[in-house]
Amino acid sequence: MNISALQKERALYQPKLPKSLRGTIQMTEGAKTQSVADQEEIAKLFPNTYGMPLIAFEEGSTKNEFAPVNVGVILSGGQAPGGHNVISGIFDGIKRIHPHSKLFGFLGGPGGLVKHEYVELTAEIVDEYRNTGGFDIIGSGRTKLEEEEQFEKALEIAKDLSLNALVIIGGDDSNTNACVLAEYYAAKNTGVQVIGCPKTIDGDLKNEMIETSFGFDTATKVYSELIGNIQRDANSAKKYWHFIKLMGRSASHIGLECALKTQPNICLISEEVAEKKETLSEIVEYMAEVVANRAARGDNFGVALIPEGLVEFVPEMKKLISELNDLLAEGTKTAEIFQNVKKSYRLEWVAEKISKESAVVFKSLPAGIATQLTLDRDPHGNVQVSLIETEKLLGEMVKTKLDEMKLAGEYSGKFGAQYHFFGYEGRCAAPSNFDADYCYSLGYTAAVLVASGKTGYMSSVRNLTSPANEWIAGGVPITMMMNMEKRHGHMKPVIQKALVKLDGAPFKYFLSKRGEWAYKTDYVYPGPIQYFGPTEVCDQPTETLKLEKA
Ligand code: FBP
Repeated sequence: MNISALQKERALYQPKLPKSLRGTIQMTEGAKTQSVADQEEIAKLFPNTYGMPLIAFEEGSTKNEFAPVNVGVILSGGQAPGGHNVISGIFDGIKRIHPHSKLFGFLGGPGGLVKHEYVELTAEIVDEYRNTGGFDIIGSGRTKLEEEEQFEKALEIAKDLSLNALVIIGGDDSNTNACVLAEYYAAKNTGVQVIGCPKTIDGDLKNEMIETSFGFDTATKVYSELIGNIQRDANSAKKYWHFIKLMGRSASHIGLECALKTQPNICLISEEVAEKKETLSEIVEYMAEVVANRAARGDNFGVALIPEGLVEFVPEMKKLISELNDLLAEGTKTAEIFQNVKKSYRLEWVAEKISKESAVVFKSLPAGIATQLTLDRDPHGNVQVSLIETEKLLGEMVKTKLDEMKLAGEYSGKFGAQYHFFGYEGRCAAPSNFDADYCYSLGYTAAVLVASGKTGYMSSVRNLTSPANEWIAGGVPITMMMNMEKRHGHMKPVIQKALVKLDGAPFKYFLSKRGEWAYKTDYVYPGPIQYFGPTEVCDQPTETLKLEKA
């Protein structure tokens, strides 16, 4: 493989481990646990894995004697920086436990487990991927492990390879499924353990025991570098407003973290929009007001951050989308008629067929976006919200609003917009030192959980705002993070998704500053991730984590 000089140096980086994992390890068990809600139902659904104690690994004095273990690893869902380090952490962990241990990687995500597609991960392969971004060592996929038939197929290969355990590296859904699988295998006495690892750039897999998901740190550092560069461009040319949509699915953690790092003029937070039940026109009015205020000071430029999932949080848009889903669902009479309606008349036709309130919203949208809502649908027939160009939608609506304000003599500036969407740019970046260390520690912890015979646990590394030396490694029963939620019309046990808390320290800090950031040009330019240099430059966790832990 051809590699750059930086990659060569980076390959030599030795990720830091908590002190407790470096020598002989002693396991301590805490009190029994409970799920965050719906305890009775969840206990009933997970009779073998509910209520297990929290586990902490500490420095021990007696040398551990472990038998070799065979482990299968799966990368599930969207890429997140540091996945390769989780794998190298598992690899080093199981090899240190016993040199005859083996690691198998299932190819292309959970699908590889079901289809029995795998590769043995040898030292030669693992060494090539240490401290690199991406999931390309074995690939990832979004197949959901939910059906008994899949569990049985997976068991076949687990038996063939004499696997002691599967480690599933994924987000909230994948870890929920890991827990269901752990319960299924425990109930059948198969001897196959299942351990989860918290992954997602979205930052929405976190709770009392999981301080952050891996990848969030690096991805937000990459986006913040880009936002900073754009802010500097905006402040140099002084002629554009930049509307930047940021990945993160439903939660706005990414937008909030980037705002805390870069101090843009506007950052919308979906959770706040939902809480205040804001309408699209209220959001647009707020944005236009910021633009106009800056223009009054002679600043016809600025930067606005927009979370990817925003439209789903605007109640009227949610209603509109749901009505459009019903109206245009594949196989329905109305969908068939729609296909035969003349293209130039389609928007009017749709507006006549939906509720009066939704028609008002629909007609207020720029034609391009309205058309998009009637066309792009996922395999289940739903509007693909992530494909909606929210940044353009808002930019165009702000322009229309400013034109109205101009006519009313309330605004006399100039408005030019540029649009960006940052997501894929950050998902496979080389992990920051924080993510390199955190991921390696998560993988290593998973290896120790396997060697200790545990199942239904998520690997947990805490105390993350302290130096890595002082991090606390252990395991958290996945059932502890669960509650019952409606999914596809049925109540299911799932890991609670962590949205931005409006009473949490990161949002409160943002709230105390955003008025000032709106009119001032007080941008911060974070610059690129630094891998070598002083610790205050290279090893800092996210602002979100620092504020949450302060
Ligand atoms: P995960 O939740 O699987 O980690 O994926 C996160 C994410 O990056 C979201 O931010 C984004 O909406 C989505 O994946 C995009 O998915 P895809 O890679 O399938 O386009």
